[in-house]
Amino acid sequence: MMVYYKSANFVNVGYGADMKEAWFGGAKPPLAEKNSCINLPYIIDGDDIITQSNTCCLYLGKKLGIDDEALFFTNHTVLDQTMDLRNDLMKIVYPFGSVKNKEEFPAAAKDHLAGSATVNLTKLEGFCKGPYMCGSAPQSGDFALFEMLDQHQSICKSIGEPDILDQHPKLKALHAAMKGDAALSKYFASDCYSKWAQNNGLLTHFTGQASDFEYGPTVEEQVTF
Ligand SMILES: N[C@@H](CCC(=O)N[C@@H](CS)C(=O)NCC(=O)O)C(=O)O
Repeated sequence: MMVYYKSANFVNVGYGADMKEAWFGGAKPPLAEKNSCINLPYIIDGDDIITQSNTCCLYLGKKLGIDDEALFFTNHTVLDQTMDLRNDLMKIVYPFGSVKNKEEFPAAAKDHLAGSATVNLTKLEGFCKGPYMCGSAPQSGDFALFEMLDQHQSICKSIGEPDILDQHPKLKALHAAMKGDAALSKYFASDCYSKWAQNNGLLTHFTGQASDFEYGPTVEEQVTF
């Protein structure tokens, strides 16, 4: 999303239903030799191999000229607070915790919306300077947060709950501002935004897609502007 925002040409790789072969048995081992922390997501930029979502956000924020150094710590708080929400969301969208199957997902999602999501979004709402988290321009944290806002909205819709962003007007406005930003129109029209699973399609209870969604093969595409 950040690379689209800056119209920088890049190769977009999304691992699919064949991820056991394509990722774990394919791309991962040689990357792990260069960066032992490697996981998804990652960035290859020349000799730099970057991984961990927040590190990737900060890397692109700096490299693409999105992040303002004067806002570093405020933006970092946004990334961390958003990661707290993401980590709690992961507990219900995958079967590793107490939510064992898709049938149990709606009730667990309702509890999550009333619990962790409300706690974290209330903190972020209070921290939002407007229209973006740190003021007039989006920083890397806004992109990470956007994904969480978008996914929580889509969870509300899928389980018939009112939009959780209605309780957080600044965050709702931030989400709308990003959706309406012409610099992101190509991103929102892309398959990776609208057609790919929001979580690992092999395991998740919630893809954000229709119930007949089929997790496709690994995709590698050159994105040019
Ligand atoms: N804390 C990590 C968590 C990312 C994560 O859970 N990645 C999974 C996505 S399915 C992954 O990389 N799985 C494959 C692997 O571990 O190699 C981050 O923010 O990057």
